[in-house]
Parts: sequence; structure tokens; C-alpha cells
Amino acid sequence: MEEKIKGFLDLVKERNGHESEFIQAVEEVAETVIPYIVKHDIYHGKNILLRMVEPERAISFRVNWVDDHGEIQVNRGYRIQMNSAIGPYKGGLRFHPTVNMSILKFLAFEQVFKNSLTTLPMGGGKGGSDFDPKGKSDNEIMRFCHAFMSELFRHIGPNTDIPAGDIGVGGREIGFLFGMYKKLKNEFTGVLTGKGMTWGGSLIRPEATGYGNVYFAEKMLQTKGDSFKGKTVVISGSGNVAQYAAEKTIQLGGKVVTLSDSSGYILDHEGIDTDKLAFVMELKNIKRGRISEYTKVYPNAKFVANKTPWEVKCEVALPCATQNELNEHDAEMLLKNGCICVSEGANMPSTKDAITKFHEAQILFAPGKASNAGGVATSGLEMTQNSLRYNWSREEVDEKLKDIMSNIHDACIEYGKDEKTGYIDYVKGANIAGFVKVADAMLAQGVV
Ligand code: NDP
Ligand code: 2IT
Repeated sequence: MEEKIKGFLDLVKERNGHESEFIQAVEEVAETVIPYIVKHDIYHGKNILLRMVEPERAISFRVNWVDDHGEIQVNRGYRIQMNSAIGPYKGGLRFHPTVNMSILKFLAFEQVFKNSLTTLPMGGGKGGSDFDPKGKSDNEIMRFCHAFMSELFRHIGPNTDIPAGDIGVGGREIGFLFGMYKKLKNEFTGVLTGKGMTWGGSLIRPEATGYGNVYFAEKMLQTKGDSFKGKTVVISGSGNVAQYAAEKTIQLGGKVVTLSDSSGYILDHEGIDTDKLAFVMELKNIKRGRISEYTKVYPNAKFVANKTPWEVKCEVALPCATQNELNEHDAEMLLKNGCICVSEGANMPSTKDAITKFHEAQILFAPGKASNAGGVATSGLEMTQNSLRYNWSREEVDEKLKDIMSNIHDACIEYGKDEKTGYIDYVKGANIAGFVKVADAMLAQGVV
């Protein structure tokens, strides 16, 4: 088996040698899915995984725009259309200077499994740009989004590919992107998700990734007869996912003591309560400030520059910032400090070595493709509402989100629970459950 996995990964490395994040994501899947394929005749010998690691289409394009000083700027835009076996391509757009093919291919690959797990009919895709929104005026953001969509529009559509937000792309950007798409196509369709509430958006979509992650973590804790109540919770990031993970944690009785950004983290031993979180939301979403400014208003809290929050004692850790933000050493610190549950809000925030540590310690560990699937699942619900030309209430969407997270948890148990020890390997469970649905569709559709 080791040989088989190695042979497969060697081939992937040969073809994608310099794409380290993509290879990391494929490795994690191959190690759990190849042994399953080998044991199941219908999948064996069909090169299904080999087909799944090759994007159906990878689009790269130039984005020219003019900044506030009249300078012409040139960025790169991308859309990876990874797999459409179970539905149209679906996945976010990331605007961040680190964006490149490797990052987007890893995200698109993860998205295929994640979307499959949601039980909704969505294929996988991802896109974005190396554009850096930090420090840009609203007008610059608008001009960039319009320029980006002036090429992307020809590759997407409500039955083809439906982008959404990710790092650096929130409600403001989706608005500008949607406006240009509508103008160019002369049609009002649900081509993007994460839209505003007055023009086709779904209630709970902004909250969905963070809420879903906490619903999933609560499910994991329940397998131990435990809950969020009274738990000290460490969260990284302070963007969309982190904010709503914090909100739901507080609602379930947990105490959130950290938030972070790429400059460092804030530690508030008294707990970040609802009022303090409202301050953070205004600071980040409206003033577009830095998390360090929290300590100016709440002087009992401290800011720790250039560090991640994993050194803080906690029972639950929710990494909600970015890939590879939690390494082996961080995992050791968390374990030493008594952490019993890690649930990923971000995509691939834990390195492979960190995950190995969590598994060795047999704590509750959920990979992002399972625990952060609530965001894209609610995007799927937004698509449904757009097709119905109807809006569900907040309660209806939240109930569906809870159900979906619970179903994903069940799927992880079905494919990931060790019958002898009872330990649930959520990585294995999510990978195999996600794989089976896509693989069955690919087999049914033949070699296309
Ligand atoms: P936002 O842009 O709203 O927030 C990103 C946060 O992460 C910011 O606090 C940012 O800090 C921090 N961050 C970004 N890059 C780094 C870095 N290199 N080092 C440290 N901190 C960093 O994005 P989201 O909250 O939407 O996304 C967060 C994560 O969740 C990503 O991994 C994304 O792929 C994933 N995700 C998002 C979903 C969604 O619906 N939005 C759905 C599922 C997953 P700074 O301001 O300093 O850059
Ligand atoms: O990583 C993700 O799942 C997202 N950024 C959300 C994708 C979506 O289409 O809502």
C-alpha cells in the first residue's frame, strides 16, 4: 500500500513539482483514499484519483486597472474549474498577494471534496487574484473588481460556475463583481453567492462558515458527552470566518480569549463578549483596521506581535485565518496545554505534521473540508433560493445549515470511525465520504 501511495504521489509531484500547497492537499487525500480504492473493485483500476487531481480547466488572465494616482496596475486573475461531476463548479475567489496556481489548485481540490460532503449538487472550483486589497480605497476596489469580472464573466454562469467570497473578498467585492457581470450579460442571475440581502443574497450566508464550524465542533464534543459550555476557546483570524465562529461560540457558552491577523494576536483573559465582538466587527468590516487596535479600547487585553495564538491555554482551538498557520510545534503546545478539540474554519490551516500530532494524541480534530463546509453549503442554499425566486427566513436557513453540518459529521463517522478503538478519524472520514459521491458520478458519466 505504501508503495502504491508513493507511486501516485511521485507522479503528482512530477507533474506539479513546484506546487507545494497543492501537493500537500493531494497527499492528505491520497493517504486515506487510495487504501479505500484498493479495497473496492468498482473504483480500482479506473484512475479516478488521477483524474481528480487534474483541473478540468485552469484559466489565467490579465487584469489591468487604474489606481487613484492614475497609475496603470497589472494583476493576475485565475479561475480553476476543478471538477464538475456532481454539479456546476462552485467555490470562492481569493484576493491576496500570495495567490498563485498552487494555492488555488489546493483550494479547488479541497473544494471538490467539501462540496460533495454538503450533500448539495455542487462541483468544485476556486479563483482569485494576487491583488492586495489592503490600503486600497473603495474606488480602487471597485475598479479592480470590475476589471477582474470583465474577463471572468465569459467563463462563469449560474449553471456553469458560481464564484463566492474567500480571503479578501466579502460583501463589498461581491457587489462590484455582480454589478459588472449583470451589465455585461444583461441578465440578473444567481451567478455569485454571498450577495446582499436586497439583491438575491441569503440570510445566514455571512455567518455560515463560522457558525457551521462551531456546530461541527459541538457535534464532535457531543461524542464525548461534552459541549462548548464553559470552554476556553482560542480563535485565529479576525475576518469573516473568525468573527462568526466567535459569535456562535459565545452563544453556546464558550469563552473566546483570542483573535488575530497577520500582525499578531490579541489575548483577552476576561473573554471577548458580544459587545467587544461588535467592536471588532466594526473595526475590521467598516474601518478596515488592525486587530491590535482592540487593546486601545480594552486595555486589560494585550497584543502579542508576530505570534500565533496557539501558545495560549485552551480546551478548543478554531484556526480561522489561512493555510499552514498551525505547525507541529503549535500542535505540541496546544496538546501540552490541555486542548481537546481542534476544528478548522480555514482551509488546510494545520500542517501535516500538526495533524499527525493531534491524531497520535487521539483528540477531536476536524479538517476544514468537513468543518468549514457550512459556508459553501449555505451558498448552495442561496442558489436554491435564487432558482426558486424566493427567500427563506433566518431560522429556516440556520436549521438547514445545522442539519447539513450534522449530516457531514455522520458521514465522517461512517467512513472514519475505527471499529476497534472507537476513535473517529475525521480526516479519513471526510476524504472517503467526499470521494465516493464524486467517484460514483465520474464512473456513471464515463471517460469525459
Ligand atoms: P477574511 O479576508 O475575511 O479574513 C482573513 C483573516 O485571516 C484576516 O484576519 C487576515 O489577517 C488573516 N490572514 C490572512 N492571511 C494570513 C496570513 N498569511 N497569516 C496570518 N493571518 C492571515 O477571510 P475569511 O475569514 O473569509 O477566510 C479565512 C479562512 O477561511 C481562509 O482559509 C478561507 O479559505 C477559509 N474559508 C472561508 C469561507 C468563507 O465563506 N469566507 C468558507 C470556507 C473557508 P490580515 O488582515 O492581516 O490579512
Ligand atoms: O472555501 C470555501 O468553501 C469558500 N470560500 C466558500 C465558497 C462558496 O462558494 O461559498
